[in-house]
Amino acid sequence: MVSRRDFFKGAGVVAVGAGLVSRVGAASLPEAVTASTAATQPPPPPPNGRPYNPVVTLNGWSLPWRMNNGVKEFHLVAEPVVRELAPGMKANLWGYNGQSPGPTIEVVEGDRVRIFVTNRLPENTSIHWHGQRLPNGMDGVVGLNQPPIKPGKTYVYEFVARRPGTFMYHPHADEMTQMAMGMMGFWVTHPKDPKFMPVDRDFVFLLNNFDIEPGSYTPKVNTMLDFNLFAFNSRVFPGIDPMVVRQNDRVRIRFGNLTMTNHPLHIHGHEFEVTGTDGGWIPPARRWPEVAVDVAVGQMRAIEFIADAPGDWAFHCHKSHHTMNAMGHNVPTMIGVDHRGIAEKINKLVPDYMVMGERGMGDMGAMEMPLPDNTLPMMSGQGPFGGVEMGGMFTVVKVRKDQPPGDYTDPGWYKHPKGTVAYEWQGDLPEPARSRSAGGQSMPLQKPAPDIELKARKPSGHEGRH
Ligand SMILES: [Cu+2]
Repeated sequence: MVSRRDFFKGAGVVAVGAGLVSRVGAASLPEAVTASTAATQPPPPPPNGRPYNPVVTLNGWSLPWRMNNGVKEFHLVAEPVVRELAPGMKANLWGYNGQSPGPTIEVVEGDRVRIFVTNRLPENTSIHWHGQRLPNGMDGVVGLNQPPIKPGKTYVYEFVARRPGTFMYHPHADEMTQMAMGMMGFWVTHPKDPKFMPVDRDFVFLLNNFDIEPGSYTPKVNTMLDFNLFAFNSRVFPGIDPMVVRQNDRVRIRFGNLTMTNHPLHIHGHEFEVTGTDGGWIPPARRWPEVAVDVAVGQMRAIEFIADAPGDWAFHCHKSHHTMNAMGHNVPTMIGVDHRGIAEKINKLVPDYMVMGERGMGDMGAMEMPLPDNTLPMMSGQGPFGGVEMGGMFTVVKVRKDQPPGDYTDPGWYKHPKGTVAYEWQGDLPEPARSRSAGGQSMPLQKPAPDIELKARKPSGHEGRH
């Protein structure tokens, strides 16, 4: 038996792969491996058990296991963590094993799985294994299926991963608080047959949201709808890693939505098919091509496409407020309002006053505005042509002809072949003919309605005014 102190000595060690030989391997509990970085860590092939093709967790990692008499044993520790949302902003979150979201759990159809869950939070917790077929008492709903895991206690969940597919895990105790604080993780049950629906690259991430006041570190947990940071795996652009693929790879991207609203996820330059949902895989005859798919709250989707078009292709939520970082939303629209002169006058009274958005909001990214500490600009990220003017749920699929198989390192920006980039017109700019001829007469102006004189009679009997 190891002491509690020895047991947690591993905290802070970066996990480098599955199946680490544990220092406490002989003990009754598997080691709780911890990640200290938000960088994407592609896992190596499984060291034991049935073979599978590992997934790549965007800005995350997969949890190593210990094989114990044919049972795959994992150890999750629910605990406060500090997560870098993007360079320049950290958040005090709750998560698992050093990060939010927790590590991805990867098993194979038919595996018997034992998960130790230690609670190092200041309140009760539990874990619900979202989407799994399992004994009712393993389903994790506090009060309904099990007593709460009290602070300092460890519970054991055990079941056979019966259905292959895409799953999530999250608390089912004080859910509003614990999910608003970032407690969630991905789970993939690989098919027994490694040749079933094979892909070359398989990316996974969760959609999550936070409400963190500019200048502060801790999410507001009572927010119902008006979150101000929309994230892939608790990262916001430009903090989200690109999805790097080799040209003509078959690519799968799986996502699960644990925010409080739906997200239409959209890819540029390719069409995909939804090949899997929460409930399982979709037969080819029942799929159709799309370039955007809406993911409702609590749902998961797996999309697949052939990455045949080289380039740097945007991949993002199509709700434009979700591709911006923290901002106030109760700002009036100033497009077309001429501020000239007014700003100067106000500046005499309020020296820091700034006029916002009279030519749209695109200047906001470059604006020399003093930001509070620990706050990201609303839109940021530098591309090869300047500011990308995005934040939040935005990243890039980088398709490269010469990317080696299995290599996920960032190849840098795409080098466009000559003559394939939009360019500025340098010729004359005559008035478009349409503005005079077309359309102008097809909708004849209506005569204004004749004035109607209203008369009101005062009680005194005098003629009223109209
Ligand atoms: Cu969205």
